[in-house]
Amino acid sequence: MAYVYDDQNIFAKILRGEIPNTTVHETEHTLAFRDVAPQAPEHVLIIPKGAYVTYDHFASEASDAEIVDFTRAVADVCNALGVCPGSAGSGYRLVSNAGQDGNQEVPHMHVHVVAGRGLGGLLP
Ligand code: DGP
Repeated sequence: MAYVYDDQNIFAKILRGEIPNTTVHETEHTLAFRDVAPQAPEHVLIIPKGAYVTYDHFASEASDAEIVDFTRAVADVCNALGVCPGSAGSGYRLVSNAGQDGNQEVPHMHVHVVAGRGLGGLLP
């Protein structure tokens, strides 16, 4: 796969502790922290600690342990935010932007968890 990871990206700096963040959840392979420019009352970014550029890069090359850890972390964050419909929460949206057309700003794989208000239709 032709991904080249830029270790100077902002999330790499957050993982190295060079830039502060507001962590909401951390595991062996995954970090979740609040977005610096929240688009909703709840806006958390979940990132793998490994050097992956996009979701497809991560899902193709990460170990099973990393993928399970990440997937469970997403659920743990949603539960911690109290937004899971199965627990009487009012719901959430997961978004993972990739590349130019996806408007990806930070080239380290991440999933946005956005919640706390009605989010409308998926596409603009
Ligand atoms: P995108 O690559 O477009 O999926 O979104 C990147 C997100 O990262 C964007 O919502 C803003 C957020 N962001 C950018 N810089 C920082 C930062 O230094 N700290 C935090 N917590 N979030 C950041």
